Amino acid sequence: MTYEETISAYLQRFEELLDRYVADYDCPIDSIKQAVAYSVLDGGKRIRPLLVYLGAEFCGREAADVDYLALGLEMIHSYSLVHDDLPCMDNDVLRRGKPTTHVKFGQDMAVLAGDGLLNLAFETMLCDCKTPFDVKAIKYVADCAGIRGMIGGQALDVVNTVDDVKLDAIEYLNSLKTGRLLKAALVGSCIKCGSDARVIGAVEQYAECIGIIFQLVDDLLDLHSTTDQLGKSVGKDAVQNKKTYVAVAGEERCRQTISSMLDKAIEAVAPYGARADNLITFAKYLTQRLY
Ligand code: GRG
Repeated sequence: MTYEETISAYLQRFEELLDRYVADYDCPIDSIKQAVAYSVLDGGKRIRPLLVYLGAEFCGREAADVDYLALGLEMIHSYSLVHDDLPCMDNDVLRRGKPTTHVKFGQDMAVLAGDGLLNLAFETMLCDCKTPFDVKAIKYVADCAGIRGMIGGQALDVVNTVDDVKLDAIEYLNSLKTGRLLKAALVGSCIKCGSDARVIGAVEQYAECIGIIFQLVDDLLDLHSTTDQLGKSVGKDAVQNKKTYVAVAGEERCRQTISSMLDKAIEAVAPYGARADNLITFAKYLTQRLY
């Protein structure tokens, strides 16, 4: 199968799985079930589930071995978007090309839908928790998504409105807020597949690099794209006086960093030969979102 065929098969598998799961899980209260479904279905690039599947593939395992992990990661990501869009955070009205959850269902229900998705994520991942590797993977995901990871990064972002924010502080913020959940997807998947320390070290380095690429490309797209193209509001960082990497370092340095991070990501997994091919192509695609 070509890279494109592989990715399209993973995406189709994931969408079918998620649709079925969200329709079937037990919830007697229709209002919250609707808000949860609205927040997680029909949209998004599904980058985190793809990383979960690519991690399993890198370890020589099947997609079926990590389906529940892929579901959990997308639920955590979707909850973070719902909460990030709330008026008390970024106050956004558009996400994934449709009204944000609080615009559609009200702030109270959006808070609950986010909370519900976070709990459902762990409930879902625990459905497939049989070995010590499974336990370790879920603990890893919890750490990456929590106060030492994504939530910590969001907390730094909330206070990131002073004028003299330094580049290394922004890099740290990005590594937590955006990078950690991407890392959780790929590294968590490899942990679940029982990889040795050398493999984990390699995918950690790869994941850190693509986390930086992903965020910097996101910064640049925010500058150069329209709301229609991205399906979310653009240009808000400047309005809210949030200091991004590109705002502080400039576009040229931003593009140089993307290019050097791509080299470093490839270098991390290249020693594994053909089994790393799809990870390498995936990293290249992330940089090409710009063009
Ligand atoms: C509220 C706890 C909490 C965390 C929020 C994810 C996040 C942390 C904030 C979103 C704001 C933002 C623009 C982050 C930078 C990059 C990012 C994570 C973009 C959204 O991810 P995509 O592009 O979204 O994968 P889709 O919609 O494709 O799933």
